[in-house]
Amino acid sequence: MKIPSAISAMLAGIGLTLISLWYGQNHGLMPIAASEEAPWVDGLFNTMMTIATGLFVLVQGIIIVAIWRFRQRPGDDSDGPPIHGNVPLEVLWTAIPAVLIMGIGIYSFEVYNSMGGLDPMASHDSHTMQAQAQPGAAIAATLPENEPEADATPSKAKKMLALGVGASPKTQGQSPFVNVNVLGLQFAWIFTYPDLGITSGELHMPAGKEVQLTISANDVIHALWIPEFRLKQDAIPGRETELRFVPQTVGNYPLLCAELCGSYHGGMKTRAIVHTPEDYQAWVESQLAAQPESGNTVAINPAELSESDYLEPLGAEMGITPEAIAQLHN
Ligand SMILES: [Cu+2]
Repeated sequence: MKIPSAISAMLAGIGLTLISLWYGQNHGLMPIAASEEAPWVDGLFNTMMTIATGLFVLVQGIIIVAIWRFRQRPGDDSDGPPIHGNVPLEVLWTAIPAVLIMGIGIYSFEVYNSMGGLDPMASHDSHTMQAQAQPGAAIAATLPENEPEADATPSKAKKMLALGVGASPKTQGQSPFVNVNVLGLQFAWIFTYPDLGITSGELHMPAGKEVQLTISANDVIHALWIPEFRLKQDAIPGRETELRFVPQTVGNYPLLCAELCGSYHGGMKTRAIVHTPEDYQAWVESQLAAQPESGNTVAINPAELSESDYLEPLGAEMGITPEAIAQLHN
């Protein structure tokens, strides 16, 4: 019995749709979603995955069917029919991707907006301070004070465009629960809690509270990336970027540099730790207790010392005289 081709095409279409819908939800490519914003990103990703799976199966399926159906039969030396374009077909395969891309574009815009990505003017005045202090940051310099009064928005013009994810429409005007200044440098991340006076090599946060990261870089461009939060933001020398989000699931997550920044880029990683609010409080107290009473710690840069100077205090502990060291390092 021969199945009419309209029915087999419909069955193939139903099969294709079911496979795409299933795989779009079950690709298993994402780590756990640990922030409040992550499900939005996953929704967008899963939608794109569904469409991509459908297109992949469709194109590969047509290729396989065509290879089989239009293969050369024994004794057939004729040419294929000369076909020059097909207007309805071309309109169709231009219109479908155009509609899909418009749809994905609007959807991703919506996700970005709900996350707070469309808040570029909500910068703090302090954003300009660091830029002015750095000679290489001329591009980020503020406008001169004597701008014509006629300018309708002189205060806005003086502010630098904030880059990153700021307050979402939901949290506009509220201040975040935790402020953290993040510094990226070759090859480490340093987290400073300006309201608490804590400095840490790991990012500690309470679950369910809004966190604001103000990100800058010391030397070259880095990128702060927490895959489980679905958040990534460049750290740029000479200016500040921001990420504002709500960590949700208690746990330890990798925090990586996602911008090739030098020889040890691969080692530039630490942890983002989401505590319960009680554990977070305990961590804050333990950190405060551990901070020295007077912050007069002096860091020594070994590169600025001669070998003898550098080794002297170590040698003294072992009973070796500076003269003996000087002889060794002639
Ligand atoms: Cu880096």
